[in-house]
Amino acid sequence: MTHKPSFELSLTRRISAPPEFVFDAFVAGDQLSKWCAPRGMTVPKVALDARVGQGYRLTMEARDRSTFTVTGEYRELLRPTRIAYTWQWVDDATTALETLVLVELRPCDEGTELVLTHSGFSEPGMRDAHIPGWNSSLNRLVEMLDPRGTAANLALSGDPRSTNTWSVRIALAEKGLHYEMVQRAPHSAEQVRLHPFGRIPALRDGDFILFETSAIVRYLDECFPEPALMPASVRERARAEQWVSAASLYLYDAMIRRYVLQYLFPKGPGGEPDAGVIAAARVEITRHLAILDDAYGEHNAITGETFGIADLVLVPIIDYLARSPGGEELLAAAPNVSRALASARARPSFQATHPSAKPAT
Ligand SMILES: N[C@@H](CCC(=O)N[C@@H](CS)C(=O)NCC(=O)O)C(=O)O
Repeated sequence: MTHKPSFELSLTRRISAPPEFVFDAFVAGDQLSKWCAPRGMTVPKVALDARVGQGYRLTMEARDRSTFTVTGEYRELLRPTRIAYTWQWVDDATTALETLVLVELRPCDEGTELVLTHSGFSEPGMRDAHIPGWNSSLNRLVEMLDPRGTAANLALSGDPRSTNTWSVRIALAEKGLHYEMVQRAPHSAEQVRLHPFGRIPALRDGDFILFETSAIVRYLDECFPEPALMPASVRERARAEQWVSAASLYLYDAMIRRYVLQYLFPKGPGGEPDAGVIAAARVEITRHLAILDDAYGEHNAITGETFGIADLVLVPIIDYLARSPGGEELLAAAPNVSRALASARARPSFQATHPSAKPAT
């Protein structure tokens, strides 16, 4: 007997709501219609009979009015710990395979840990095509159940033109999270209330306030695990940490503070950029780019295959450098860095968060 290959995806969320509430959000039609479609889509129709052996039918509608209907049968309903139901797209013959969704709910400190496993895909591409939709839908579920907590109350205080603010915005965009962008200048009285050192950015999540870009990105990554921005293995995580630290200490100092900002806010004689500072910075930047070029090698992510925390800290710095006078020339000597930058520039998260074409700090 031959077994057909089967592929699955698994997503986790921690939600500030009791397991009973989360369970009900999966089996009550009026609740499903509020979250069970990726952001930007609505659920105009849902009909269900939440009993084992009975089924559901749910239609999602995109902005262009195209609709996608999914149907299935309940296989397990154990309130408040476990729900299993089949999942079958109605309209599209290529994806009409019957797959299985398993929802496991466990109490945890925050409320509920939800693990959703969608299995039975006949090929990895089909499985991967479901990941962004589930990610976005589960983020909406978290927001619906926890309106005063993590998801709905995220606010980022800073300036979209700052590289550090930009890094956090890339992380938020990668995860498809809703947040309020609060425009704040460094050292403004309002910013100092969130960030005692006056720097930008700072994140507010309900009553929880956090500063330091790396800490913020790690926090988001733990609260909203997909797509993961921290590598899975101990060594790759340490490597990512290494680059985050090198980027914020050495690269930021040479590339942004002593080069990009010299052009944006010239402090040299006659209101020109200080030629001595620029020349010294260029020597150091050339050395830094050679180190980075080596580290990237043939990859577009600095720790290997997957775009993550180190990349979203590095890329805004390199992008600003590339757009400054003489920047392209410096980058020409680092082809791997240039290729990695081009690859990052193609990401929707980068494009959606790019500061205006007119650079400032
Ligand atoms: N280590 C901080 C650095 C934050 C930082 O320096 N931000 C810059 C803008 S990109 C800033 O606030 N500059 C104002 C200053 O240097 O006083 C982080 O990782 O968030």
